[in-house]
Amino acid sequence: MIVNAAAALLERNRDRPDAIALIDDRGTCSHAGLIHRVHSFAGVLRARGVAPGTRMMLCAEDSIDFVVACLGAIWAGVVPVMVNPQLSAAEYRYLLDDSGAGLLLVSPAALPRFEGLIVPDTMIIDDLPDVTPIDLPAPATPDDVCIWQYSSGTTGQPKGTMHAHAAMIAAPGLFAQEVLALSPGDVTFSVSKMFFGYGFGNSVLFALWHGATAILMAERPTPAAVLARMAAHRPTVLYSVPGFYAALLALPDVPPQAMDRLRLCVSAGEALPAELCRRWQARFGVPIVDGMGSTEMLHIFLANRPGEIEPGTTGRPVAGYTLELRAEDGTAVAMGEVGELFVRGPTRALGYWNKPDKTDAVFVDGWVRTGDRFHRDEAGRFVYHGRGDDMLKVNGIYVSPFEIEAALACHDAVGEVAVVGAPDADGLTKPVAFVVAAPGAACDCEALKAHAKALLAPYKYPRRILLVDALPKTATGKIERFRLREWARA
Ligand code: 3SK
Repeated sequence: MIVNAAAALLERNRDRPDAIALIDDRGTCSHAGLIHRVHSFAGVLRARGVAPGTRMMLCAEDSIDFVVACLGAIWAGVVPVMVNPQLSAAEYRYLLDDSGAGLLLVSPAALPRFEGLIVPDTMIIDDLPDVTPIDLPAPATPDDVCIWQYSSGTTGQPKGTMHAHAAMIAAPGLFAQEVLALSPGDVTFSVSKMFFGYGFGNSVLFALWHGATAILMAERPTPAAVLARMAAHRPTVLYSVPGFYAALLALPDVPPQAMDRLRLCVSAGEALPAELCRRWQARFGVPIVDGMGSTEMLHIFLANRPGEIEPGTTGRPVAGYTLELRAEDGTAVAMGEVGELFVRGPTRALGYWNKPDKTDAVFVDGWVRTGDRFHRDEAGRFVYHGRGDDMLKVNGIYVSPFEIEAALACHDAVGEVAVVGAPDADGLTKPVAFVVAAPGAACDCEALKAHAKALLAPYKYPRRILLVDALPKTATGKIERFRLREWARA
């Protein structure tokens, strides 16, 4: 069978040529306009002599041009390698060497970051020549590599994760269909950016496949910038991460028109604290669906469902995926016991580029080993216990940092919180909490300790509480727990 994921996505809206596919800071793009621009970009690549199979590093802020370049490359058989446009020269050095990209497509804003680096053939995204469009997509088999995304991870070097055409075509029919029920009437806004798999699925795969309109924003996502776009374009679906929902909730006022058409919010990247989920629903009257996905699985495979959200849980497997919780010896754990999550399904990546050992460790017998720990409750819902390496053993008993975080998070003075294990004077691991005060609140650490003690088993309370201005996070919004462990030891 011959497929091309860009062709499959564009084909979906051929009978709605005038409907708006994308909105960015400069204007809008209809489906007919998108098809024309994708064909033209493929023509640019052909005219430049870029051969099918070449990897094209795409380093740009979210915009219509980003989508055109990504789909245009796929159309031409070129493989987009999406990278964060906010990295340092040293990080780009690593990514250029690791990926072996033959072409760099970069935005004017990101270009200065490559200064001093030896870069491959470079094109500026704003500055593309007018050429003859290519109307026929490059042939591809379902298992051919279509795109790369870099799996950020919280430790170690980023890994180039290769996704097949088949996975890109399968993804929109899973979470976006069963859980979100996206349709052409939807207007979606992903606060998470498109270089990250979550944002790419949200704004490109899901929106185009289901004929929704995606709002794209180049700017760094501050609450003010996001609310301005929301008030202007009135999305029906909002995708973000827990820290951003907390930041919006901390605002005393939001413009009513920003939320007046919102029907659903999605949270991923980190487990959504139960209290945050409840407070959001109570204040804005819109549910947040918490989901769990990964770069290795392309998008979300475990999620709550609108209408049956159980705050503090990540819900049930998305139809099409199989999930298993396994003990250290590889056997399935019993109901209620904590195990490591393994997942398989049609969006599984092909593996990591040039990292056979890491590929073998994560892509096991058709499954992806996530490193995340869950238990299943009696209703079959999955409850997060952190990464295997986040778990603390306190007084010989496993303690989930998330339980302690949830206890602290429901105190009014707490804006954000993260808990890690750190050795006490005796070298024994104890929980240490890092707290960002809620706006305008004064945090009294002894009062917070007392609050946690009242809610938790005695051995679980945080022995130290440290106030910080902000939690260290990866570019995709995950808390860098390894950094907090260093801070706790300092
Ligand atoms: O949370 C993640 O890490 C993720 C990554 C890629 C796609 C979707 C999600 C939720």
